[in-house]
Amino acid sequence: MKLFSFWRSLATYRVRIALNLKGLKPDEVIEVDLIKGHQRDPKYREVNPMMSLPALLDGEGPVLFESLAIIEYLDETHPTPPLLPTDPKGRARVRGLAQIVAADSHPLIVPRVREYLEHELKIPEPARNAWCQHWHKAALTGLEEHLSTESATGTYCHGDQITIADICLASQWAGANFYKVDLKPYPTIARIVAKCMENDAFARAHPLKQPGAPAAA
Ligand SMILES: N[C@@H](CCC(=O)N[C@@H](CS)C(=O)NCC(=O)O)C(=O)O
Repeated sequence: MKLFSFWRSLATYRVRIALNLKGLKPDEVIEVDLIKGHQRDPKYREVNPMMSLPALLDGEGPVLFESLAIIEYLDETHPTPPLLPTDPKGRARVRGLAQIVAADSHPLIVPRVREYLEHELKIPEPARNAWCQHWHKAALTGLEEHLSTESATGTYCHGDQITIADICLASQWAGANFYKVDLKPYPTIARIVAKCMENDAFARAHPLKQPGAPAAA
């Protein structure tokens, strides 16, 4: 198994948590430096035409891409511990919470978007940071509302078992910290993320624990 990864990649953080929860260790972790733009190298473009991380090669391939698709693949091929509830409504809720992060919020703050704002639209750094903070807050506000008001919330996002929603929540939280978002308005998320981080599978997958990461970001 080969994982294409970079310390700062929040989508790869999600996959690293899932691999750890399943007790899986890639045989090789291949760094693609997003700060240096190596995701656009022709060699990596052959791996993932979207030129983004993560990508996972399991055995003969084909290469798997998109963090949620990879995590569901890992869940299907290694069902213990399960990362989705068994009931259809529970599964829909968990996937919905996960997609607030992975589909609605995260795509707005990735390097290709930030670089477009900078180089094509010539938007100065303070405004670009405000953009990133805004979309983080939008997701955190929606997630806090769901998690603080819905009876399905438990120790974790959905009951007392870790699901894909918790994996995504942890990545949103790490990203919000990178952008110095004020996290006080999100006490339910703070509680759940703190619980997740007690689990070594989350803690050692954290971006700042990866090779090449700075002591703080
Ligand atoms: N929706 C994708 C997001 C993939 C993505 O945009 N990854 C970022 C890093 S977290 C990336 O590699 N971006 C490269 C770029 O924007 O140029 C997923 O969840 O896997």
